[in-house]
Amino acid sequence: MSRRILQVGPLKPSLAATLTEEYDALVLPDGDHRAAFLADHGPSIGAVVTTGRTGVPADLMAQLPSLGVIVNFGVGYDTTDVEAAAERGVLVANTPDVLTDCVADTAVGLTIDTLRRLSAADRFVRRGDWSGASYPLTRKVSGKRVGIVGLGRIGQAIATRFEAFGCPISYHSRREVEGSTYTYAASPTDLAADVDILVLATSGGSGTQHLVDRTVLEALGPEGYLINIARGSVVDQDALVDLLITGGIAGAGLDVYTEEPTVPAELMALDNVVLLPHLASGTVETRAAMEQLTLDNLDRWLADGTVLTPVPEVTPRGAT
Ligand code: 8YV
Repeated sequence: MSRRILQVGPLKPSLAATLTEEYDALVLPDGDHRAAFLADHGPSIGAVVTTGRTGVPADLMAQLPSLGVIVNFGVGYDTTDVEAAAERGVLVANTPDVLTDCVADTAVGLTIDTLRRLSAADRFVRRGDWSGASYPLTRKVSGKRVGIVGLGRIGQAIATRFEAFGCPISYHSRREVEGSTYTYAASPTDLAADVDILVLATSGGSGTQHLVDRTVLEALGPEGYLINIARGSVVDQDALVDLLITGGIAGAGLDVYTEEPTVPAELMALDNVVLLPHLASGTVETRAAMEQLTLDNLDRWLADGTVLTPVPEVTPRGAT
């Protein structure tokens, strides 16, 4: 088993430093040097450490013939080709659970900000507009019907939080979640039609590409709000921008976009939209826990060829 480690894409600086200093990891260069680097070092690489931002596509994997594991910092791994990994017998690990609370907290904060227009109110005060007029009335959050797309760990944590706000919860997932007390909707459109706030908490990737399309957004309607802390790819962003501008939906709170870090210029001018820079898991505590789990996965693989938190698509039989 090759034990050489390769960093692919930018990492949290302390994690990158640990990998270089304590694991003697190499860093994949960009641009002109990449091909020569891979020709020299590709065959010796046993482990890759990356993030959901960069990931390992199939063509890179093909240049790493001894690869045994991809350790992903982050719960989302849609930038890594897990099918190619499975075919090659490459394990993929991610960092679930440790970020659930912060991502769910962000979803709730973003919802409150979007409906109550808190960020816009902050801008109002800073502009000095308060002296001239009172701030326009906004929308109440407590008691609103919340629909969650993707009732996994994060979706469930979001639901639990909104229950405390007296919000009736419904959801759509590929399958009905056994034992859940929340109302199941058979499609995203059915879900959107029956809620005031549609929260996206599903994973990204080809299976959920534009799951929330124009039809779903139109079903949410002029009084409805979209909150996305999942992946930009889940939403037809062009349709979203169009409907936000024309009043087809009431507002949106977005942490993720189709092509990060590009945010459509049309959204910048809208006060019914809250725009965050993909920060949902970004607290000192959670990022430290993600870093530790990344290293724990790597250590486990170096010790016995398994990982602590394998992604389901590439989980060997019998592993937990
Ligand atoms: C991180 C995330 O921003 O975990 C995920 O899937 O999107 C976020 O927690 C990201 O992984 C860090 O690059």
